[in-house]
Amino acid sequence: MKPRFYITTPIYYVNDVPHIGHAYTTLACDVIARFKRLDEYDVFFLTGTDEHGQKVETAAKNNGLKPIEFVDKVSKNFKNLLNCMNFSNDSFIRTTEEKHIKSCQKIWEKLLSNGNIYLDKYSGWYAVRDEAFFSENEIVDGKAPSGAPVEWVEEPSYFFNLSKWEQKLLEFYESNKDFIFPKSRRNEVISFVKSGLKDLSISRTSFSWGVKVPNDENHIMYVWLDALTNYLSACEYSKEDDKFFKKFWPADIHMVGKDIIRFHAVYWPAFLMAADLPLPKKIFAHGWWTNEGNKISKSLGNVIDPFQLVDKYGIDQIRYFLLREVPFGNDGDFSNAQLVNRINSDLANNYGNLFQRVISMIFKNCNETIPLKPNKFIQEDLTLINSIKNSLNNYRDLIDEQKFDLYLKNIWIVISNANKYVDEQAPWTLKKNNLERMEVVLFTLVETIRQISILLQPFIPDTAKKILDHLKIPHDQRKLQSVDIILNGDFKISSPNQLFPRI
Ligand code: ME8
Repeated sequence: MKPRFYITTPIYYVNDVPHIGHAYTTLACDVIARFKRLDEYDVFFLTGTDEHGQKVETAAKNNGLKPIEFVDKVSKNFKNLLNCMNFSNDSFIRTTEEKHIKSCQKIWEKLLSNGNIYLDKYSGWYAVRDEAFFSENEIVDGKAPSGAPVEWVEEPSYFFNLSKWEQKLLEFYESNKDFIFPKSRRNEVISFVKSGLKDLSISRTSFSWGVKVPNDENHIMYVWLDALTNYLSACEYSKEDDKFFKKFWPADIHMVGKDIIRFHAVYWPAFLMAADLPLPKKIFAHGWWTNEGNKISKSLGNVIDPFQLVDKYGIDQIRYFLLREVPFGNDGDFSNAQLVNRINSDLANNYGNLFQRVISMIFKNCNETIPLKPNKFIQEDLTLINSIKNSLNNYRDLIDEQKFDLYLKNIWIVISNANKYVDEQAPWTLKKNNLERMEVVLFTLVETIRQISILLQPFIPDTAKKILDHLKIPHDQRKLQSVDIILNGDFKISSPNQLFPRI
């Protein structure tokens, strides 16, 4: 049986259109999911939309629509983003779906019957933009730590006994050192928990756009308890038949931005422990893209539109840039100049040019036929051919550690070595005096391009497919393991098309 792998993105608020930050998180998950499929895992890759809460209710009102009409409309924009960026998610969950509502009620009842929920009254600060409660000592200059405005809330509320889980959470972090990534976030979470956890308000009564609390019509669930539960709903937690749930839960990675680490690394594991459910294996909190130094966000109105970017530069170009430019986990500032630079130098001049020159030479000089696999290679050939083959496990580790930039950097070292090899071996000279050797050199290059393109499928799927199609690689030989099968050669190819137009 194949090993299983479950990966999730946050579910995005539908208070406005998607921006590059949303595309970024989902892209990271898409690359991991595609890589794991190549490595023969049975993958479940989930994304979706977070459709309840005060923020969405207000956005609907401002648009003159009923909440359900508004979320139906905006949720579609997030679905369109999937096509636009070529994302390969297996499922898309919406929190207004029946199966999600049932899951929320199921986990609520479990928490209640386990004695972890009690009724009281909440009085304190609430930031609608963050959909989060804050205590007096967290307020900075009259605002939430994120800078979001806060309002004073006083209402009856159900509470989750979060304080009871403080010690258990600390023990869990201690014995699961890889639970929170990167390390800096882990330290931040641990010190937050050590500073003392207060019980958490988990229901609201002052508005109605949410999942109803079972047996108490006056309350709706706090939007974060509702939202986090999506990870269970999507794998059929509410179904009687729990085969699918048992197969995929717990998740292998919840990928999130650093803005929502507390909800995922503190509240979520506490809810799960309290409901006797297994905990996810890893929470990875990546950094923020900024625009001219400012956080990009719907609420601040300085968004970078992924649809426009893809339209202007191409899908694979944007996918490559976002993951190559900034070490995953760090913040990055978006710059058009850098984007153009990466496209021209890495994609057009290095990878594109390698493909173009090698295939053109074969087309012109080898009777449009990839040379037959040679019997004898010299050391220079073998060094190139083996450079990817011999480090497959290294590439696996880089994906498991979410080091996308290093993965790409390593591949681009091979690409640049291949370009150097072309210059050094000078097949155009061999054409005049040693045809046999010319064929070995061109074979070595095509074989290297084949391996590189197999490894690049998760990142730039369209281009990798174009190349593998051009090389007539059968679909069942595009897996990670297939890197080891050396080409046989001796088949016709067509003349190459340009892969990446220079900008
Ligand atoms: O927080 N740079 O939804 P949300 C990088 N519904 N990533 C960014 C970003 C930026 N500038 N801006 C947003 C919510 N993101 C909740 C989640 S999960 C159970 C509920 C990404 O629409 C990043 O992943 O505000 C961030 O965590 C997420 O979008 C927030 O999306």
